[in-house]
Amino acid sequence: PITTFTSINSSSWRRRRKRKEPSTQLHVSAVSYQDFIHFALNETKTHTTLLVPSPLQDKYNALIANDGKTELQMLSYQAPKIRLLRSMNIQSELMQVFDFAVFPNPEFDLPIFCANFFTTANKNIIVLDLNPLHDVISQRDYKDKYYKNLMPLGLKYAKLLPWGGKLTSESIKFFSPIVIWAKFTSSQDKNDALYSAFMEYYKAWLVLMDQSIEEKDVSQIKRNCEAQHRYLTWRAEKDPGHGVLKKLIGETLAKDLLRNFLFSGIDELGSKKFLDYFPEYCCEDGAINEKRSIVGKSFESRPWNSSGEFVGNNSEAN
Ligand code: BLA
Repeated sequence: PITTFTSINSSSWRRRRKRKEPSTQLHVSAVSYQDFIHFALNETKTHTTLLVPSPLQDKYNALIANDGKTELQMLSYQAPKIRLLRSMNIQSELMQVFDFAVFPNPEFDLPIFCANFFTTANKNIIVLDLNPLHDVISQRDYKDKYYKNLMPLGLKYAKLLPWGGKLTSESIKFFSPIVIWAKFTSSQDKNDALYSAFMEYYKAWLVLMDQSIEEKDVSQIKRNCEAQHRYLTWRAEKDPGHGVLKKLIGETLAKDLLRNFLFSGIDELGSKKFLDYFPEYCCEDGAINEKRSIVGKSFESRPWNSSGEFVGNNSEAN
């Protein structure tokens, strides 16, 4: 079947959701990620009156997957300090996905807000973080600037939503000391904890945005650009959601969505390629290794201690 970017207006989206039989929707509908994006947009508007739709909104709005049933909804905005705020909600009878990110303008060294929630009837895979723009393991200044005051918040939710176990080792460099990485079966308590974690993390990010001061030094702006470009390049190539997206909408559309919507900026913020940033993924024939990880999985337990020091891999021997 030919899939095109089709418009579904939001009222028909809502009607359709309401009509679904509760009996077939038990766990998946226990959480509605529509509420998360509405919260985030309303909250953003209380911090900036200048939030406007992104030029991407015209092309990326709603899409029906190849199964004829699964719906993908995309929203995108920009604001003076925000290069791109975008969300993607995927909704079917079997799963709900929420992929929400806020990318600052390169004049600001703000973290990248990142919420990635994948939910099926019996499992949730959760990443919630203020992804650091710069390396927080080697750059103490940057870590202290943004995360020192947020450690109590991180600790509170790390308790409610415990560490999800081993993950792709390469990913850890993109995470902060307050990252929530969790896997759990749905329950009212967990769903509530996730919603309140999302709200508190997002409010914390908005406060950082309020406080941030525009960088004037050209070399610092360039450094921010490159750091964000490296992040986008990593995620557009290696994000764990790729498989699901390819299955839903086919490889061509999935790639377009990844490069031009979810991780838009790859063609504007820099010119380096994936292998320039991550040469360890280079195959003998010069192609990018298809594996998600070269190093393998590690970090069985949380690799930061309660003061936000990286304690690394010492549990890997388990
Ligand atoms: C699994 N998603 C994961 C995992 C992580 C993330 C760490 C565990 C597997 C692993 O170790 O790689 C998320 N990884 C991230 C994030 C960053 C990162 C946010 O490096 C940021 C730097 N997930 C999505 C979307 C879908 C999705 C949009 O964000 C589906 C459309 C699905 N994530 C998904 C699935 C799994 C997963 C199906 C389990 C499959 C797997 O482990 O490969």
